[in-house]
Amino acid sequence: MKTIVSISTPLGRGAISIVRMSGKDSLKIALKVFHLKEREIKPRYMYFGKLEIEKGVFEECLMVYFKAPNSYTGEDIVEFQIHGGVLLAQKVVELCVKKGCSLAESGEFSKRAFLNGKITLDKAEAIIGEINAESEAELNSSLKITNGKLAEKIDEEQKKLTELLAEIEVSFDYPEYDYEDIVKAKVYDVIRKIKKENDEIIEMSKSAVYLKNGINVAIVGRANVGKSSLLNALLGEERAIVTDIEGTTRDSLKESFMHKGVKINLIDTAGIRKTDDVVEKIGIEKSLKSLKSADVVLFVRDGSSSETEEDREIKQNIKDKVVINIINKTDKPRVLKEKENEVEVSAITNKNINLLKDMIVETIIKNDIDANALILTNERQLATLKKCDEWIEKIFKAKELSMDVIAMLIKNLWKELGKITGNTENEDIISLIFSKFCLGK
Ligand SMILES: Nc1nc2c(ncn2[C@@H]2O[C@H](COP(=O)(O)OP(=O)(O)OP(=O)(O)O)[C@@H](O)[C@H]2O)c(=O)[nH]1
Ligand SMILES: [Mg+2]
Repeated sequence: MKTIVSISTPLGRGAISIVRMSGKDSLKIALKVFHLKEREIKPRYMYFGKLEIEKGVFEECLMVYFKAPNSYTGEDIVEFQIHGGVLLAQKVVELCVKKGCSLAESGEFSKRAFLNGKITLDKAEAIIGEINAESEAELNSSLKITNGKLAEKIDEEQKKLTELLAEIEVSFDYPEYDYEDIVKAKVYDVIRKIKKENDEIIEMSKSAVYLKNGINVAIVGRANVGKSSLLNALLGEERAIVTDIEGTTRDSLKESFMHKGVKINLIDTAGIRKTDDVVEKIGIEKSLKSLKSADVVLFVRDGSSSETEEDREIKQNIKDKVVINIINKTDKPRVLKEKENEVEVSAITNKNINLLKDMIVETIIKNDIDANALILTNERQLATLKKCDEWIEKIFKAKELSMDVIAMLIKNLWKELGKITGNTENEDIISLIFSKFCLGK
């Protein structure tokens, strides 16, 4: 049975994370990545040492070894206790995978415990139930903290908007003071700040979701440009069938790999072309479907031949997606006209394959996740925050319009923000504050 690895602590919180391996090669693999003084590892002792996370970058951590059958799964287990943070933990997982581990499926540790007679089936079920309940509870409690902090932030933003509205109102009352310009400048200053804060929350939240689920990457292009070859090059193994016959790939193929601590889910698709073959047609429909769910599209073209109608059609199909333009077969003389924003690769010589991996991750994950960052995993809140962005956009567009239009838009933004925390009813607060605000009094 394969040696498996996974992060055993919940995502995005806590001072430490635990990465756990189970299987007969656990210790062997651990000793390949973990540098320590001791020669002999005794079971159930904690060892201090270093993991080489990247070339020359070390992470000090603790390691403990449980010898089969005296372990949770009944197999050899090694656990690393490392500092908190998802990225770091995922990098450690990646290290273990590089040295021969497979990524564990969910519940696989308990499944093995059951298979090895360590626990009964009903206990296994109970444990899985408990884990789910626990992580849900944990998730909820961490959300509560996040929500508390979020509510504070939203309240603050609403307060700032209320003050703006009050000042606008004052400027109406005293037109002779030439107030409007000053107030307008202030309005846009505040709105810009709110936009920045909200964008940060949205960006972080998106990154968190990608860290959890991985990035979906669809490889598309016309037949024979080397999509399957590119998939193999990215995976570092001959996974997909490659031939010089057009229409080799008929069914979508999914494979994942880790890069920089992020899971990348690749989908190789059938080359898009006109065909009478029924099976291939279904494959092409599937290609178009997987396009929809892709976070990033790798649009592959053959650099050694000229552009075709199909290339242009595909380009049209993906114009709303996040696209990385790939020119493959650059080991051969270039025929295709050069354009900006292209990555020249060769699936045969592996040219720029690592660069491409970096690009996939960097295109999607803009920020390292800080455990203390405000992260929204609640879809409704995230959607509302995006709505707020639309109001902000409208306020920016209204810059040249009169102050009462701007004030109306600000009120709408205020209300939209309130939907996140439920603070929308107290609209009369606004009037209350207005009544208190009076220039010179
Ligand atoms: N010289 C060169 N040949 C390549 C490169 N990449 C792929 N090929 C060749 O191009 C042909 C098609 O490759 P595939 O990977 O099967 O192409 P595909 O886009 O998956 O094709 P379909 O599945 O039919 O849509 C094969 O003969 C590959 O060996 C490359 O970078 N350089
Ligand atoms: Mg193919």
